[in-house]
Amino acid sequence: MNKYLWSFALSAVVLAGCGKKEEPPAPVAAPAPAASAPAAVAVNSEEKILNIYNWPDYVPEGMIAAFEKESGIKVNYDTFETNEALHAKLVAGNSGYDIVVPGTVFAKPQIEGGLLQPLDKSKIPNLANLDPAIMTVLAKADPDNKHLVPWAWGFTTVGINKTKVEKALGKMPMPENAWDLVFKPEYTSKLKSCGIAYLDSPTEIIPVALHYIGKDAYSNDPADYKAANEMLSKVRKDVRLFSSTMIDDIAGGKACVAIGWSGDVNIAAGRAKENKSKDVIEALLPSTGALIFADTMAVTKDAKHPNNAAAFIDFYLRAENAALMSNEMNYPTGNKAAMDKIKPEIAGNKTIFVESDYFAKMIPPSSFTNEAREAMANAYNSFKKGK
Ligand code: N2P
Repeated sequence: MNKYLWSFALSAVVLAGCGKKEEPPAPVAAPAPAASAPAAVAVNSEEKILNIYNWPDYVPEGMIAAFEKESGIKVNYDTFETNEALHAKLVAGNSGYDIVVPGTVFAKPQIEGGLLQPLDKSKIPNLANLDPAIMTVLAKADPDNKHLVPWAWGFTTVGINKTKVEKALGKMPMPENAWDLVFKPEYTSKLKSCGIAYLDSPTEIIPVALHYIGKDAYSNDPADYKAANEMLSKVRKDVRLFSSTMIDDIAGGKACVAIGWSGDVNIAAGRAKENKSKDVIEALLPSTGALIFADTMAVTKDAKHPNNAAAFIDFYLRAENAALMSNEMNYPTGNKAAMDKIKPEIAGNKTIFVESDYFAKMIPPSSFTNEAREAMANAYNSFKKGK
C-alpha cells in the first residue's frame, strides 16, 4: 500500500461538513534542521504574540519553541479536548485565540456562522505544499478553500491493551467486529474488570454508536438517537471512564479497552514500548469501519494577530514540520511535500496510514444540523448520567 493512497482514498469520501488548559510552550528540543533552508518567517507590524488553541498531544515537542526562536513571536499555546468545547468558545466570541483547530464537522457551521475569517493566502506560500486531493475534499466544508488548512486527520476507533483484554476475556475469542468490545454486553461485562474508557464527547461517541446499530452516523432522525441511547444504556454500568486523558489512561493501565483516536492509541502503544511494558497496545480496525475526522487550522473572526497566524500556518506547512507531526504524533498529514519525509515505520503502520480497502469501509466526516447536534448531546448526556 503506498503512502499516498490515503489521500486519494480520502478524496473518495464526502466531507460536508472549556476545558482550557494552560500549557506553556513546549520545552526547547528543536526539530532536526531542514534539508533545504526554509524561508525566514515574514516580518509584520503586529505585536509579537500569537494565541493558538489546539487539541492536546498534537504538536511535536520543540516545534512551537522553534517557531518562537525564528520569528520572535511569543506563542501562547492552549489546548481543548472536544470540538464542543472549542465551538462554545467561538460562539461566545472574544476567545482571544488567533488560530483554532476544529474538526471539519464543526468547521463547516463555524464558517457559515462567520466565526472564522478567510485566510490571507498571499502570506502563506507554503499552501502550495498541500495535497490538492485533500484540498478538494476540504472544499466540501470550505468552498474554495478560503478558511481551512489541514493539521492532521485520523479516526475514532477501538484501542486495546491486547494482553489485558485477552486475559479478561478468558476463553471467549476476540469478536470479529471490534466495536463489540465496547458496545456488546457479552464483552463489556468481562472487560469492565480491566477498564473500559470512552472519549468524553457526544460527537465522538454517538456517531459510532449509531453506526454500530446500523443507522446513519450523522442521522437527523430523533428515533435513531433514542435507539442509540437504548443500546448504550445496556453497557453503561460497564464503562469505567469518560476520558479526556486517553493516552495516559491506556498507557498507564486505567483502561484496557477504549473508544479513542487512532494516533493517540498509537502514542500510548509507543509509550508502553518505551516503558518496556510487556503489554501490547493496539489501535484496531473494526470490520464495520471507524469514524474519520479531519482537523484544520483556521483564523478566528476576531483574531488580533492574523499576520502572526499566517506566519505560523506557513511555518507548519513546511514539509519538514508537517512530517515531524506525522512522525511524532502518529497522525497522517495533508501535506504532500512531507510524504517522503515520513518514517517508514509510520508510513507502513496500517492504523495510521490505512489501506484503501479498509478506507472504503470507514465512516466519512459529514455535517449535522443544530438539531442533530442537540440530539447527540441529549442522547450522550442521558447515557452518561445512566438515565
Ligand atoms: C489529539 C488528536 C485529536 C483528534 N491528540 C481528534 N480530533
